Amino acid sequence: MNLEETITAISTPLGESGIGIVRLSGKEALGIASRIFRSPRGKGPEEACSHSILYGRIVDPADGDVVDEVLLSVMKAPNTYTREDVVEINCHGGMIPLRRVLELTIREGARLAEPGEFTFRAFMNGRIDLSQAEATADLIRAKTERSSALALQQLSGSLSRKIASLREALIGVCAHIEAYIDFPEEDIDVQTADELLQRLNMVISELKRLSSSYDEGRFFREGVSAAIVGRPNVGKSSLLNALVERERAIVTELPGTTRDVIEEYLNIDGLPLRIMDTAGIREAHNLAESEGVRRSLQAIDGADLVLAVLDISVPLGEEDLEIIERVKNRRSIVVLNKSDLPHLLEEDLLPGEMTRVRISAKTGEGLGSLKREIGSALSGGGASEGLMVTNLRHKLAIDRAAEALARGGEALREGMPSEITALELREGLNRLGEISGEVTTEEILERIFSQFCIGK
Ligand SMILES: Nc1nc2c(ncn2[C@@H]2O[C@H](COP(=O)(O)OP(=O)(O)OP(=O)(O)O)[C@@H](O)[C@H]2O)c(=O)[nH]1
Ligand SMILES: [Mg+2]
Repeated sequence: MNLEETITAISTPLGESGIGIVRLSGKEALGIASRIFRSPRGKGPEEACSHSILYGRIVDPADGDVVDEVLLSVMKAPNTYTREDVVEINCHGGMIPLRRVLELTIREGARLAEPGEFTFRAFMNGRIDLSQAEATADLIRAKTERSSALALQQLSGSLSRKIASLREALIGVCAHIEAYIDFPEEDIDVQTADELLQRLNMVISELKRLSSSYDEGRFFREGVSAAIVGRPNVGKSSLLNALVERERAIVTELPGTTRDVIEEYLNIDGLPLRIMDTAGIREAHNLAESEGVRRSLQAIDGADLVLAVLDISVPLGEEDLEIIERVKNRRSIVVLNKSDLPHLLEEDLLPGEMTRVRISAKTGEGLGSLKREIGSALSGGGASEGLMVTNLRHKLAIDRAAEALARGGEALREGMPSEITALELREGLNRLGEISGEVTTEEILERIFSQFCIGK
């Protein structure tokens, strides 16, 4: 990507809309806009004040044809999205005017932008760091308010600031140790080594906390899955229907009604949840049923959360206990359904450590508590408060940094030569630098920005 060239792109979705925007960025942005824009007052983008809006027409300079009536946003460097001169041409949102305006900008010397190139320039020109650029893509893709709030938090630089402060602490330790490399005759005394180790361990434990927040962060970004399982007729399909508030799955009084996995989407406290109703698990009577049971077991293995449904109106059966046994060491909730009927189930036979919720899929009783339990089972019990890592690339960099620092700490504790400790600490610093993009490779950049849409 040549950063000297002026780039252009349609920045709004293609299709019919009220307005659509062609965006230009680069040294020639104002010049190109001037050549195709006619204002009734004769004021062009070059004379306009920065951050002002001009009214006028886009005219083909070759034949004087009027292409569209537009508003032109003129933003002059450096206070712009890319830190370059930016012009946004607000056209009518049809395909034809947008395409024609885009073509004119190209004919006048702009190049079609690569995916994410505007944001790439913002990064290269130092307006945002890499984690903020990634947050921009997350924000655009966010499917729930919660994931959008997380992306906004990262966009504001909260992760960058945290990583920067950890790097600073590390640089302090590193400088101390590297000083000893220059004076090989001096050993690091025990007290100093202890103190440095303490500082190092603080950084490591903070990195570990960030890394473990990823699991939860991933849930918000990518969504989570929950499987409703249990033996036939306990009310799994009724529960799915009650949760999604419509008759999605077939419910009958006959055991073995559901044969296949049925998926639906739910929003629980901003958490996008894919919920699956499955076939009742029991000794199968025929091929279709045994295939159904196989899929139910597969759904258990693949789900982030299992809702094990029991019928509270009958005593516990062999199959119930087998299912409980299978899921008790997983993230799971025991759902005691049919609470509107007399309770005959022996609750004291259930493992005490498992969360239990009584509901009636029929009357709706207890559904609110069940949703709350689902939310807290998936949020790790409120750990969502602090800063969260939501990006796999960041988590991996954090993990690698923590590993290198742990090795460095080990070397220091064992009294190995300072070079070895310093080498590991530098490795840790570099890994952390990858998050903000202070240390980066073309491959990383390519991978990140190719995921953007054109025009961003
Ligand atoms: N009284 C009462 N009946 C319920 C409740 N939930 C479900 N049922 C009834 O139990 C029967 C079985 O319900 P389903 O939802 O089809 O059960 P399932 O677990 O999906 O059954 P399979 O698909 O066969 O495994 C139906 O007759 C439902 O009306 C409840 O909370 N209270
Ligand atoms: Mg069913």
